[in-house]
Amino acid sequence: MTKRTALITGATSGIGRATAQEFAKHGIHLILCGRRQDRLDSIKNALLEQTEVHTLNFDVRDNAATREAIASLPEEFKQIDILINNAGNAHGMDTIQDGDVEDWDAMMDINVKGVLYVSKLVMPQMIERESGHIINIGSSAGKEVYPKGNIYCASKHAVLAITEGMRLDLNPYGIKVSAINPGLVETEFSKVRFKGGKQADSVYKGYKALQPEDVADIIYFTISRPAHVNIADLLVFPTAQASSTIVKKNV
Ligand code: NDP
Ligand code: 8X3
Repeated sequence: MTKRTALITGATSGIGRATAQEFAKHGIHLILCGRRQDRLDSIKNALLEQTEVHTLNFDVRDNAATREAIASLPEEFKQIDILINNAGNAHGMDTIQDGDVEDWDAMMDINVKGVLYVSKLVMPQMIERESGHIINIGSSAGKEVYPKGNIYCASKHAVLAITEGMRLDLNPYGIKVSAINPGLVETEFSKVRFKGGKQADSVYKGYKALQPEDVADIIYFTISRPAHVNIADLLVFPTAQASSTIVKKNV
């Protein structure tokens, strides 16, 4: 099989970075995206021995910047076979009546509109070739609303609805569309959610949370199924987790 190229958003940390590392092991060419150029550079340098890597620095909230970034791809990276819509995060955790409007905007703009902006630019070439695979990283929060999760959960419910819509609309072109929905994964997610505050320290304590590599492994499994197999929607928890609110802790 000729080498495939994957574009991964949010590749500077957590699930996105681990997915880049996993894909590199299999020689998949990589377009790594994020806003922290120092990280993009160091991840690229670490993976160059295994595969071809190109980096794109843009904010997924900015449609014009996203368009410019994708248009700037050099010829050898222009054909994108796999799109991993992973960039995203939670901002704050409050009751809806106490929620911060800026946090709401950030979550909707990054988690929902970011997926749309990037996909809109990548889908036409997949449609033209009648092949491709889009994986949207949802969340258990896209299946279940938990207390004070309101808008983050809404953004991930939207990701799931968008994934289902994409699967319907892209079905005539043979394009695979998958949602991978993890529960608690130990990444920088909680540091971002709690804005570096102490609350972040306790989120992954007292049990074994999923590690980013666990999710990356599942993402690679998903993109390596035979042509006639599409994993449409996958929910994965750490063993200690039974739902968004029930986690067995050894305390
Ligand atoms: P991290 O905070 O470790 O990584 C988030 C990534 O998203 C970073 O690479 C960051 O890059 C990128 N990103 C954030 N905002 C933007 C933006 N505006 N423009 C471009 N890139 C951006 O978190 P995770 O790895 O945990 O999160 C990855 C995905 O997984 C998210 O969609 C999250 O909602 C989802 N998820 C996470 C779970 C968890 O428990 N950790 C569970 C379920 C789903 P940079 O800052 O360099 O731009
Ligand atoms: C991240 C998982 O439970 O912190 O999507 O919302 S959770």
